Amino acid sequence: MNALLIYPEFPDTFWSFKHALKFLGKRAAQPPLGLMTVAALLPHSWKKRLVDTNVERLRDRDLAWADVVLLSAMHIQSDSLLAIVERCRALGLRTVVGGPIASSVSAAELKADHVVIGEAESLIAGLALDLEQGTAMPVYQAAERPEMTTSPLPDLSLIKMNRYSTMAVQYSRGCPFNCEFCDIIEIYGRRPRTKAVAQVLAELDQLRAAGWREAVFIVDDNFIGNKARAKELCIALAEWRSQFKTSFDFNTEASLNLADDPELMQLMRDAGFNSVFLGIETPDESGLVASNKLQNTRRSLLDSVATIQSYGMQVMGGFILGFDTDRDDIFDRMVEFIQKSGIPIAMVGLLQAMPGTQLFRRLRREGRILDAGKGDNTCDRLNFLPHMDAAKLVEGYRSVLKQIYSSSAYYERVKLYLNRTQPRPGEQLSRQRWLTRGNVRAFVNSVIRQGIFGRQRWSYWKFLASAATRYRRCFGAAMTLAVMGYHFQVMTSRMSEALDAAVLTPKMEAVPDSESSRQ
Ligand code: B12
Ligand code: SF4
Repeated sequence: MNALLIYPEFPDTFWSFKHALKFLGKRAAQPPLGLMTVAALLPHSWKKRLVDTNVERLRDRDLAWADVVLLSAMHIQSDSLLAIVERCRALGLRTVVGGPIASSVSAAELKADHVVIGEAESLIAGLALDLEQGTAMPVYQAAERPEMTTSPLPDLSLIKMNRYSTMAVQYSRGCPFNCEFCDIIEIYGRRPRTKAVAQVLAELDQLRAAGWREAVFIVDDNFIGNKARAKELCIALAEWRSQFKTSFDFNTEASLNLADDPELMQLMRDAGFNSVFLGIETPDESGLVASNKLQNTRRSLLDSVATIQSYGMQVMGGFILGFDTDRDDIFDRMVEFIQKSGIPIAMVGLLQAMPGTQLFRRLRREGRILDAGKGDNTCDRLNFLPHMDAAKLVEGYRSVLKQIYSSSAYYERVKLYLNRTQPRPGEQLSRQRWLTRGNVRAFVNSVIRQGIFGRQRWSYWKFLASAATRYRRCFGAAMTLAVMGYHFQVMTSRMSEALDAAVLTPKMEAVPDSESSRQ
């Protein structure tokens, strides 16, 4: 069989990082690890090709080559996914859709010949056999969540590695917490399942052997879901890295209770983690309690963030507006919190009720669901009726973004963060070389676009001057953040324009029947 694996295109959102990636000459942040894993699970006798439409075009001759097309997507990629499925159908080509979208959108809406819900490790052999024999069923759902030890070495040979800024390695799936809005725990469960340390090292060896020397994202739902296992991996990573003169830096996602474990933070630092994404959600404790994000309560969130930063890790924060508990002052409180946190990259989104979540079920019971949403929490489209007036919420959201991504506010946060993390004189600097060809190119592009043509060039030059003097010991990190800031400025002004044009009050619509049956 000739199997063509296709990854649909992402829309241009805050999360695409597209405008910053251009500076680096990269086309996307990460490769589609789900499809690379599926490829490795398919029979060895099959021929495989992978087209990630975020970094290359899907050509007619790719489709003409294929006997079967396997697609993976998140909910947010649905427009592109449906267009590709339609294109395949027109050619009479068999399609199989899997990935997180299959847990959010009904099989009927996906319009594929076959839909796979859940993780592929335990069912792919059966699916492949059925496809070969022409007896494949419309829907496959894994009976149980597989142990990660059964997950193969992802097929790296299928991707165009140099088109991505970061490579992805997964150690664990699942998270022990129980936040009401979260679909991770619905898709991947609450029992963290990890690979063996040796599996992760084999993936890293594979990346090194292929010439990769840049960042690696450990794409776990919550890296510290099982702290003992996380520590075990960090020790092994530190040892693995010590063999090489230069090696990758790591980043990951974790829960905020990381701040309670100095040993783990130190081990992460030793292992080369320089950035961690934390779901902070809101500075308003009543919102945290109501959404069952209890691990973020009864603590100073600002102190927890500062503690993690003091271990040399940049904190990226996820924030949500639109909780039932939000009052009119939430927007000012959010801006104030973000400014004090020293979190340069603050991903503020509007609450989305993702199908399949506890939140979706509650709002549905309360008659407040408008539709299944599009999986994008950074647009003006609410898929539920909020307590606060919807227009006020969207307008407040816009004002938060405008304030935190104004260049002065952004650079203030970057400086606060650099103050907290930059190595003191005498302390060892990162072993990562900053002066690479890619970074020099990004620097030159940044000077041209931000320093010469940018609307906010004066703040840029002021920042550059501090980066070259006060923060010269972490000049690389400072410049990377300057480039990232450009993406957020472009997105914020685009979004503002879109919101100006949008009708702000959502209309109550019937929830599609497929959604009713899913719940
Ligand atoms: C890394 C990551 C990213 C990266 C991009 C990665 C990439 N290139 O795809 C970044 C950081 C950019 C990102 C961004 C976003 N992400 Co994201 N991301 C992840 C994360 C943490 C890991 C993805 C991964 O590599 N997984 C490892 C692989 C092995 O797992 P997998 O894809 O599930 O694949 C398995 C199965 O699903 C199945 N499978 C997958 N595909 C297929 C295909 C076939 C044919 C078959 C048979 C089986 C199959 O088999 C695989 C092996 O078991 C996941 C969480 C997670 N646990 O996966 C969230 C996740 C995918 N992201 C999510 C979201 C919501 C987003 C954003 C929309 C953020 C937001 N809040 O708005 C943005 C969208 C990007 C944009 N441009 O706007 C959601 C998607 C939910 C959904 N139902 O669609 C997830 C699940 C997290 C969550 N909150 O629930 N993300
Ligand atoms: S901590 Fe994060 S991954 Fe875990 S349940 Fe809460 S939102 Fe989901």
